[in-house]
Amino acid sequence: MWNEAAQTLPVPDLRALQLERLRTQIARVYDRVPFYRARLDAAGVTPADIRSLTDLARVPFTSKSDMREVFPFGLLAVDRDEVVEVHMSSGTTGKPVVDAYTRGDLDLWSDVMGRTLDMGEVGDHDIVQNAYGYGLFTGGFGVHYGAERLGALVLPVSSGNTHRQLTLIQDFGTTVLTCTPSYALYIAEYAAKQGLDPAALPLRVGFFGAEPWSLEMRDEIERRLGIRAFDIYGLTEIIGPGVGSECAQQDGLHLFEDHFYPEIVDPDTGVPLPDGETGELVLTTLTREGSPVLRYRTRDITYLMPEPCPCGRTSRRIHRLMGRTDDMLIIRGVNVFPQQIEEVLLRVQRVEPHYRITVDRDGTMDTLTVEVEMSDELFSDDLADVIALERAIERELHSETGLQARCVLVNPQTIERSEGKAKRVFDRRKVTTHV
Ligand code: DLL
Repeated sequence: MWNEAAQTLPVPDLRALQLERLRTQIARVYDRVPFYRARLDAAGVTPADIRSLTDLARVPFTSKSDMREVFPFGLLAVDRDEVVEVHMSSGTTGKPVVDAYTRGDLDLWSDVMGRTLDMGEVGDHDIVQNAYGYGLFTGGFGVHYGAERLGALVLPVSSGNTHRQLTLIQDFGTTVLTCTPSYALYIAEYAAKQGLDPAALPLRVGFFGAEPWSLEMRDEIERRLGIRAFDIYGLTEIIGPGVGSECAQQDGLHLFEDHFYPEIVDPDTGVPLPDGETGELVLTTLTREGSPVLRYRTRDITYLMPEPCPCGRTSRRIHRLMGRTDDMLIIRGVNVFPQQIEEVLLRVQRVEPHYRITVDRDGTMDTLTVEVEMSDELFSDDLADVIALERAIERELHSETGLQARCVLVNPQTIERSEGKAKRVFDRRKVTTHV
């Protein structure tokens, strides 16, 4: 196991290490980051007040908007000269968030990404085709550093150019594919369209994340590509990928909690919840130098699994991500995460795992339309069959989510494919709402 000592620390030792690191980190940011000092002062908390891990609950949260307000370097805890690399979120919904890395941070990133890829036993014999985007996005570089740390051969192809992806897999005998789950599916589909059997490609394992994906989607990817697909998690605000990953048990994602301390809070009240209860993941970096973060509200919904894992790692796991608080759709008073809809669609035979969810408003009534692509075989069937299947999917969606949705089966290849993070939900109410 990569960095076995760190990953198998007995739980009491892990807690002691976390507390020691937390105290050091809070004292450090109090000294060096005026933003955090002001926040802690306003809450009446001094670094000396943090005597146990539960005292962390006294520290104010940090939100994405806090980070945007101080763009780009307002949360820096080192001299600018010590920063050797920056990455950013895409900033599609406002100003981006910056993550500034020192040499020490890059070393940490390589280690946690080494741990991640080691979950699938990646080593110097492997060829890692890294189809996450290189650039300001954290996916490309994060995977790259981890693969390099393990001594694997990295093909830094970045996302896109699917024909070349396929050619590279064949020419180099790629054994490890890293990209978003939606892109993995697209590559499989593309290979099949070229008359190849995607499962016969040399790929052995894949590490997929950066967007929500259901277990059903995982099964589909594993089956089509003939690989084991690991779920990997991370976010720009904390370090990028490398916050947590599934091990070979594929039952929850181990958090690298010697570096990133997790809490689950009630998303409405912010009150910490016990292990096992579902809520919003809040993360505190314990060892980051450049961009340390205290109690970051990730908006990701999950729960902590404290049970020991047969793999021997002692870190707590999180259940695979269930959605984001800001992705939850409220339709006629019913709450639903897009992933719940995906789960239903992927269980249906004769449709493809390509779909689009549109929420709109008809007068005062919310409407939900789910478009799904037909398989080629269904496409050539009778119209009556198609209509019958639409009604069957609607019934299934109703029984799973309690929602009355309209299902429309659309022609094969008509829903846009994604090379990065897929956009599948379109909420038109937001633009049509009258103020
Ligand atoms: O997506 C970092 C990353 C790159 C993770 C490559 C995994 C692989 P951001 O662009 O800042 O960073 O987006 C972070 O993406 O808060 C989650 O909502 C979502 N996300 C990331 N991994 C998963 C996953 C990268 N495995 C946001 N399952 C996070 C579900 C995920 N959602």
